[in-house]
Amino acid sequence: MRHVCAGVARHGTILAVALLFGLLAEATAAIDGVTGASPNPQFTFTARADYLSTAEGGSYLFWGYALDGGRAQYPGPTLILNQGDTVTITLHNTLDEPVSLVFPGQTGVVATGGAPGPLAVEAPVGGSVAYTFTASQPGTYIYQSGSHPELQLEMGLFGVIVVRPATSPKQAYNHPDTRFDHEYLFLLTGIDPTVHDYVAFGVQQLIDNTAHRPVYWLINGRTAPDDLSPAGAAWLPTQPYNCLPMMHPGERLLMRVVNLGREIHPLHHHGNHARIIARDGRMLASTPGSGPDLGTEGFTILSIPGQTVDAIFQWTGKDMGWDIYGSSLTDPALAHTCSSVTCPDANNDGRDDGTGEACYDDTTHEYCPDHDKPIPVLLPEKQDVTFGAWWSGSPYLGQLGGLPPGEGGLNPFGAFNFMWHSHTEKELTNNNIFPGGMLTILYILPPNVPVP
Ligand SMILES: [Cu+2]
Repeated sequence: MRHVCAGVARHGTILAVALLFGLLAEATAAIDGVTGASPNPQFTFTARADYLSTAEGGSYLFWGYALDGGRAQYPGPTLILNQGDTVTITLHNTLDEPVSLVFPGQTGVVATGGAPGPLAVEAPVGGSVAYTFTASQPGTYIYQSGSHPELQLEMGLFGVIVVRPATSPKQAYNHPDTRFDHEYLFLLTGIDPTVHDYVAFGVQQLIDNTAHRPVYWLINGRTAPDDLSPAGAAWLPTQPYNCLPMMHPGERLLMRVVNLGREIHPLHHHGNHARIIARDGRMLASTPGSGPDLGTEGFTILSIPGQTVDAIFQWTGKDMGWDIYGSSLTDPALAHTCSSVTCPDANNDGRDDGTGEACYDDTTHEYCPDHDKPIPVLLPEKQDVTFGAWWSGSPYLGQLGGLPPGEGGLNPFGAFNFMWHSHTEKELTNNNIFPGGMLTILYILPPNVPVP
């Protein structure tokens, strides 16, 4: 079930170059956002102009929604709601043209005040409008400006809404098959700097939408490697969100994938397949109560403009064909308690052929039939290897090995790291400078290292 893509050699280059940036991958919360006071959360947005940064040193004017009189942010505040919440958002407009908010997938949307526009009731220049809606269904949603969208979406007037199901905050939907241990947002957008420069210079009339050509690709509002930096980093004051997925073997990671650009992005998650359980905030279910039984597995999520996709990613080490902890492990926190367990699994379904019990160690989640199995290839000598910032020096989870000075600085835990990225390879650049763009790193952490 694992996929190895042809770009793996290039990935090595990315890792090595990223080290030069002096990154320190710090732990942050899973999905950052604002919750408000359920069941009647109230938010105040102000549409205003500010500047965002790109990782190669660019700086561009953008328009964003600011929360409570703060600075505009790209993307707008992620709203984390509970199913059934009745939400009120008051929007003030400081821009030179009308702005608005639309809420696809939400029910009972009512606008108070403002002025009618072609697509939505708007906050006029210098004016305000209030919107109320009910978050009746759980799932992953967008909000965006419904005014002059061909410009205002490019400029940054959009955001994400997460609605938690009534049954459990650790499920994506009201069915236990959508449960997760960790969740991460992957909001995919692009930036065509020509548009932003024309707006900055007051020559909007020069914008040619038939010549739209992004040269930046962002996850959660940042180009790589900025997306690996901490959320709320002081040097990115208008781009508060990061993207650094982490999990333990055997856990379930919910990917909330959202596309608010104009291009399709094939989000390729190395390490294993993921199961798509929902699109556009609706579970892929055949009948009520059946759960995501119409879900499909794949190694790339084709993310379409305006669409949201929810997927469950799992990684256990099964099918690696070797003991991921190594047979010489001495750390008691990673003790091999299934060393005396036999778990015949001829049909490779992860369960004992006789008893049907799962073949995984309770603590380490080791796949017991692989216990003590050696790595089935000859590992290269160190002088034949190009190192990267994420290589711990050991092929075993939770162990560190000898490394040349300066190497391995982004993996002090002995984690297994997988690059997750757009498989449109040009999107791994920042204004034509490689590496950058739409990429991040998944950390598979050993069981004795907590996921923040
Ligand atoms: Cu790849």
